[in-house]
Amino acid sequence: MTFVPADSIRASFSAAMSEMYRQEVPQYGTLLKLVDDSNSAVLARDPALAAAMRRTGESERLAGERHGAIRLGTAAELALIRRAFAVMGMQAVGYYDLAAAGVPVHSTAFRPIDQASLNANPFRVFTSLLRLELVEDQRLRAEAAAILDARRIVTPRALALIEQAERNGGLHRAGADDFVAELLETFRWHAAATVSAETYGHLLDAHRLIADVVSFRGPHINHLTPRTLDIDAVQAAMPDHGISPKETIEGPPRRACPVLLRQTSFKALDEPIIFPSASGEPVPGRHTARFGEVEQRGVALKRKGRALYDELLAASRAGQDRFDELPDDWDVLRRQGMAFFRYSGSSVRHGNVEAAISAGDIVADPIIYEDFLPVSAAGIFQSNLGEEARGAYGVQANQDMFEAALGTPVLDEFVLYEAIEGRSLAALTV
Ligand code: OOG
Ligand code: NI
Repeated sequence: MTFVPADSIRASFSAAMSEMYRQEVPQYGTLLKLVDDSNSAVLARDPALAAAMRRTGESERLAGERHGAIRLGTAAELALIRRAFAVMGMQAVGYYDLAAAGVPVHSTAFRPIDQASLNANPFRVFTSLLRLELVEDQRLRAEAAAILDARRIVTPRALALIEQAERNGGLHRAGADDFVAELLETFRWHAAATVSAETYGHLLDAHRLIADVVSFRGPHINHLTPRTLDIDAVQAAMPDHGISPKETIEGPPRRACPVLLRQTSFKALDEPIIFPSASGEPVPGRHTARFGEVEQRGVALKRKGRALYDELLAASRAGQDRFDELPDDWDVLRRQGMAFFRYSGSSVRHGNVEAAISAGDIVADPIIYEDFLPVSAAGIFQSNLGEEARGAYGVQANQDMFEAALGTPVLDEFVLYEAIEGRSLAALTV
């Protein structure tokens, strides 16, 4: 019997998560419909984009393309989730420091890394680890740590299947199906808090995010994000569908040639929860944790282009609008070494790639950005935690500590894009 490919376990898992979240958060279903309709409209009015997406294999992945986000409590949880995601061919890419933006977490994105796997299903999970060391109140910190240490976020059956996949190098059909069903339990919403209303109150006072991570059985998925080809249109249409988005779209402004990532979110639910109490009588309460988000992805920038983007973003935050300094033309972005492209075709008649591109025998298609942006992520956190949830943390990024918890270094996104671009060049008929 052969193993089920990791790509196909990931695709099943992504679809199962989407179905679960649609049932949990009805507005997510509304958003999916809105995004689907708008994507069809964009592809119908822009045949060149439709052709390019067919060429790169993105057309097939678009409809099911999602990212999600979870927040973990301990180093052991992060290491365990890394092993669970590895069964589905997802690896930790990038390090994002959110403490700088006043959120006591640092993060990575688990995602597939090679082109074929990304095209099969690009499901990614923005995964944050709580930095309890940033909680000032020592007693509360110790109490939170004890609560987190006592919980088990993965079912015994899921753990056995992770171990089996590691031992044997994969899972057979029945095991893979079981794994998807069991892992879903880790990310399901549980309305019953595991802490008393009083403890919840203390955690909330320390930081809303700490209450969200510590008070429940596990890391409920807090949003799933579909990919739109026109985020401005979706943002504008949201209110007509009973959804009110945050005021501004994170990331670069609208351009003819989209770069990196633009995102907008909306607060989804103020949910009833129940707290256990000493008398045995559950105490009712409320919690806001889950929200909705939509994103538009553009070309992955090379280090040079990214440095320029970061500079322009910093300028815009200081009130200057200089985004037009980043060229808005595919050919210029490519020639100036600002962005990554994937090449296909033949230069046999020309002898060199540039001449073949000019003659149309080689096509250079933008390589889509598969990662996240720290400043945007901070904006998304803040929009759903509330502005008041901006702590002042003196400490800075601590990638070493994150990687020690993870049990492995995170991968460098630039190296991954370079490999995709390089392989496409190597495969040209020259
Ligand atoms: C994650 C927020 C960041 C994104 O897409 O940048 C994020 C969270 O709220 O847990 O989802
Ligand atoms: Ni997100």
